[in-house]
Amino acid sequence: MSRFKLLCLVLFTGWQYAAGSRVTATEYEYVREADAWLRLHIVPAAWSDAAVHCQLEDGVLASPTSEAIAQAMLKAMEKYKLASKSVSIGATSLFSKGDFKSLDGEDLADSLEWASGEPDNAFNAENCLALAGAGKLADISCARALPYFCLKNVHNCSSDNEVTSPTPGQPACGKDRYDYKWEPRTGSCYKFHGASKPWRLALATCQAEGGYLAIINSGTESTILKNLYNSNTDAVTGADQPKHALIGFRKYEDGEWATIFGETLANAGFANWDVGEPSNGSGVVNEYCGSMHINGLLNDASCSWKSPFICEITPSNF
Ligand SMILES: [Ca+2]
Ligand SMILES: [Ca+2]
Ligand SMILES: [Ca+2]
Repeated sequence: MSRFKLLCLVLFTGWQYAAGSRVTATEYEYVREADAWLRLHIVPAAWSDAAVHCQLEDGVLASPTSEAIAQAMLKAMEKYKLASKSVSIGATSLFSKGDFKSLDGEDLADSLEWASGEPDNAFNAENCLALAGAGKLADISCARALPYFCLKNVHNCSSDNEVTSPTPGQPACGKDRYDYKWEPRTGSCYKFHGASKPWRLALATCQAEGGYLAIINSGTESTILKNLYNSNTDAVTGADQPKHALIGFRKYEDGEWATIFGETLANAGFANWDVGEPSNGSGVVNEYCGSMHINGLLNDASCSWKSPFICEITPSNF
């Protein structure tokens, strides 16, 4: 065999393996019993990347929260020859040690069982879950890249919003279709999300819109976000905690509070905690994620409870 033919064979075989017989992802398929759409991504990704990919599709990294969704997942795994492998699912214990919840805070379907010896939290580092073709669960490292499913509600399946023209003389605020408003006092654009989500999903939502979970860099910006919240209180739905909005800082493993870009709060330009904060939930629940009380001052909040949140886009960044 010539070298050229050998190279072609190697490339072709490798590509076939990586792309799973040329299918990288299925189309969204409707699961009637769950009134939801499900899409299998065959190209593996780590949990956080998978979560963002699904968010970019206006969906969520799927968890088998009902029998119907679990069965639809297992059927697709069988069809695309993943039954002997595993897929990554959205449920995580990243924010509530040992307690696996879907990204919407739901429990998994009762029909699912742990695989033998699981969950073992190997090396104390298994905060994500994999679903095997037989319907058995295992806790795994969130860094492990696996195929995954994205899920959409039927209502947002064709949710491409209208593209609107930017106001002349003002920055375009990135993707105007997401309805960000420019603020000349800081040079940033902001959007208040009233539909409550856990912190990690809020983070991914802002990213999917081309922005980031808002960071307060000055007293002026605190006032701007406070006013933004106060003018949007009617838009808040599904909040587990009243009168605060998630923003872009958190407690890191070393115990320090820093922004999502790794700056300390002082270096970012605003470190004014509200009275009695950070409270760590008075010791009842852990509060490792950052939020802003409705008065514009900082608070530590539960990472798993759902709250409204604020995204920011810096126009010069795109
Ligand atoms: Ca395990
Ligand atoms: Ca900012
Ligand atoms: Ca607190």
